[in-house]
Amino acid sequence: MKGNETNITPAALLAEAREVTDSRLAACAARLRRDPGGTDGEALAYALGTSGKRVRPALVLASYRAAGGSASGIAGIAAAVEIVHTYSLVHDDLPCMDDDAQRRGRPTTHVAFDVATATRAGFVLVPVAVQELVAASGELGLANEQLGRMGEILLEASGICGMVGGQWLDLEAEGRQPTLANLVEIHRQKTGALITAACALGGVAAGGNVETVAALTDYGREVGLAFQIADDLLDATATTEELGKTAGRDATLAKATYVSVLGVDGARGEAHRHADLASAALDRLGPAGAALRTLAGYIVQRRS
Ligand code: GRG
Repeated sequence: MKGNETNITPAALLAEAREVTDSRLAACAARLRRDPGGTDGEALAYALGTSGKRVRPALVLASYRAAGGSASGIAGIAAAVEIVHTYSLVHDDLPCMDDDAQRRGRPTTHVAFDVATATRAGFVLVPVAVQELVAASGELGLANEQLGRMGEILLEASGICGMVGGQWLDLEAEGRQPTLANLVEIHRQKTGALITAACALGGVAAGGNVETVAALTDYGREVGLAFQIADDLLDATATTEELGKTAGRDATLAKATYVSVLGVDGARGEAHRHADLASAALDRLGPAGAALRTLAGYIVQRRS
């Protein structure tokens, strides 16, 4: 497997994450085209067949290696996280949520199919992600205890105390003027929880000890928040072409964002501050944390 070296660039890591994750996503899509097949199968394959940046898979890979792992089966854990992320995008774009017509440079799933089909496809992706996690755990030869812990991490991060709960708070905050503390809570749950899980999963899959998994989790918490602040900034400052999704959507929906609360410069400062905190958590891992450190830099400087 590539990327064991500590001086790998974010671009190389993301490219590797894309290569190894996308082949798993394609296999999943091919299975779903057969069963359930029909329009639902097509919609599932459409949702999975996209060109996301693969940041979460890259975090799984880099965390796994930082904790001493080296097997190629980790790609299945990365794919499981990306499938949960993909479901969240399909549902996030629905008319009852952020109501967007474009995602990853293409029509959103409910526009390409219809709302009922996209809603069903999103729900179907959750058990598909769990199946992927279980299969990868088998491939990696992990103990039942590790698989149990990984299931707990992924599902907790996806649930009411994580992504779903954060999205709920986010929708409730539309049109209101939140405090910074409200925003931190929303962003940590809505986006940060799954990113934190990606890092922790890599550590658990590698059989990392309690201290290593804790350092990766602390890194994930800070980099997850930095990621969403950067997303707020990009929504306000980048173009639809750069983003592959509708720019300026947050302002249109009167969303609670770091930019609306702190302004562009204030938000940028907070993004960098949290990326620095993420890097500080990596000090506990020594040189093994180098790839994650460069990813934290990429996360706050990215242009899409
Ligand atoms: C039932 C209330 C309820 C919620 C369902 C829809 C949902 C769960 C959660 C939404 C979570 C969400 C979409 C958070 C935003 C995360 C985010 C910043 C997405 C963009 O991630 P990128 O930039 O996208 O990594 P790509 O396309 O590159 O993968």
